[in-house]
Amino acid sequence: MAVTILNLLISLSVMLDAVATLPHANLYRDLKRQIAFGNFKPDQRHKLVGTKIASSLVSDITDCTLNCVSESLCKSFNIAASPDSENLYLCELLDTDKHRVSVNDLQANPAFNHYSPWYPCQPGSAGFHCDRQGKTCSDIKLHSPQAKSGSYVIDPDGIGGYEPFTVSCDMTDKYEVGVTVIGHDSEDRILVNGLESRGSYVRDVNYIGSSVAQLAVLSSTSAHCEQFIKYECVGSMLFRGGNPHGWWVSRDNIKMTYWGGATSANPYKCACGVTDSCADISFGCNCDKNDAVSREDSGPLTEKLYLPVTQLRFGDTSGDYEKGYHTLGKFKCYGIA
Ligand SMILES: [Ca+2]
Ligand SMILES: [Ca+2]
Repeated sequence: MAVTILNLLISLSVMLDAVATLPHANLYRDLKRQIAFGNFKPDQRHKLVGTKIASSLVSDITDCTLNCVSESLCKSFNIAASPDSENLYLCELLDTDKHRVSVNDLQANPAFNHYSPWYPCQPGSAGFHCDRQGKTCSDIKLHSPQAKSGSYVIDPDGIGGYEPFTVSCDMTDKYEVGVTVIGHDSEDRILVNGLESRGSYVRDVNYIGSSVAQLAVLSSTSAHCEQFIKYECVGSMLFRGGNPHGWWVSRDNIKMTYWGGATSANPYKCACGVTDSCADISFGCNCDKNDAVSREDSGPLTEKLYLPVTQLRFGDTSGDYEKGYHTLGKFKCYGIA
């Protein structure tokens, strides 16, 4: 390389501190000050179609990055995914990058990895060209690491299909991955009393600003979803004897007979039933002890296939002291599926 660069700062992966101080300078050259900076993000097994400035054989990704940063016309590069027989990689310097071309020019190609400078989107938008709405809060956070917690419009199924809707994004919870939070009309601690037969208490759960169908897409687009559920009881049973008095209803209208802290692998159990720590270990839930003592069963529901909760059902609350209170948390999804 003919260009003399004394201070060469290279980052092959996302380097957030540098981005914060140099927001639009992910490929930055100041040859007078002898500084160059490259912050490239890979698209594995892809090749960008563009005018090749130069091709060379290099020993590793660092050399290819150095070659691009050192060449004033280079805006991005393709590098062979595997070395040749001499253990060298083909490195192609290009005169454009994926942000300047159509999405179709970044082509799947098992023989190459593509590296373009990484630019954060404005908070809320996402995609190669920052030209689409974020699918989830995690998608928004991925494309805009600077995004703060607040209200955002998301479109889990992308352009077309369901309409986008407004959600709350918690950008600090879950190691700052971006948590989509959906509220509903049954978040308060609500009394259940005076109804005896199984499931005769019915509470429909309505989600704010979104349909269950839209939330099903949010769930399938996310790596994880959860919803906290609690039943505080006095003499009011849940699942005792495998014949439920209370249950929750899945997004597909299935009667779900396990409680928070358990899964469908633990039928008729609450969290204490999974750990064999219930008030009476012969039952799967604290409430199933069915005595005059205030007890509680609670924990997160985490099987995203069944979430969110669309209805709560209870019974066994018409005796002298019998009653219960239910509490259902906001629906939360995070990570990218
Ligand atoms: Ca849509
Ligand atoms: Ca009872």
